Amino acid sequence: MEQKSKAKKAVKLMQRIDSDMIEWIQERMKDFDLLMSYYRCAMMEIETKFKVLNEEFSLEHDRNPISSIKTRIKSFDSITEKLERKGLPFEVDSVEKYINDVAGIRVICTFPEDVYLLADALLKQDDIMLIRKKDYIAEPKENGYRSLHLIVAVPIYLAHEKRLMKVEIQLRTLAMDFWASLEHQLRYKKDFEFTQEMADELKLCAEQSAALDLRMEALRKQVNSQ
Ligand code: 0O2
Repeated sequence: MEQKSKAKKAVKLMQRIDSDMIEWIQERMKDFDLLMSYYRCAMMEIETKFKVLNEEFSLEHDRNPISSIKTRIKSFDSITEKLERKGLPFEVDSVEKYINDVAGIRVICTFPEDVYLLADALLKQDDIMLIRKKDYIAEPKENGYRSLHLIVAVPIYLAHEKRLMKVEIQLRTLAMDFWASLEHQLRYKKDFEFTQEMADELKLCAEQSAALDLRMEALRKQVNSQ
C-alpha cells in the first residue's frame, strides 16, 4: 500500500517537473523569438542605409556601387552550436553579449574601391558604432579568402525603448563573392578529403580573381577619365 502511494507521488512529481520544464523552455523561446525580431529590425536598418547610399551614388556617378545585398539571421541550431563551442550556456543574454553575427548582411560590390567607399560612408553615420573591423582584403586569409568584415551596433527604435543591436557586415566584390561561394561549397562537401594540392589551387584562384578585380577597376578608371 505504502509502495503504491510512493509511486503515485513520484509520478505526480515527474509530471510537475515536466510541465515546469516545458514552461521554462517556452518562456526562454519567447525571449529568444523576441530577440530575433530585434535582430531582424537592425538588419533592415543597415540594409536601408546601404540602399540609400547606392541610390545617392547612382544619381551622382551614373553607376551602382552595389551589385546585390543578401541578409540572413543565424539559425537556432547554429546559435546553440556556437554557444556550445564557446562554452556558454543557452541564455538569451549570452546570445546578445557573445554572438556577434546573429544578424548578417553581405554587400556585394561592383569594384574593390566601392567596398571601402561604402564602408567609410556607413561608418561616418553618427548612429553607427564600429565594434570590430577585419580587413581580409588588405590581409587575405591563408586560404585566399578576401572580404571586409565589420561588426557594428545600430539603434532600433521600439514603441517604448531604444536598443543597440549588433550586425555583422561583410563587404566584398563580385569576384570575391564568386570565389567565397565556391570555396564554401567545395570545403563542406560531405565525405570528401580536401587535399593540400586542392587548397593551393584554390588559393591561386583567389589570387587570380583579385588580379581580375584590379584590371577591371583600371578599365573603369579609363572609361571614367574619357
Ligand atoms: P555563416 O553561415 O557564413 O555566417 P566570430 O567572430 O567568432 O564569429 P570569426 O572567425 O572571428 O568568428 O569571424 P570572421 O573571421 O569575421 O568570419 C566569419 C564569417 O566570414 C564566416 O561565417 C563566413 O561567412 C566568412 N568566412 C570567413 N572565412 C571564410 C573562408 O575562408 N571562406 C569562406 N567561404 N567564408 C569565410 P560562418 O560563421 O562560417 O558562417
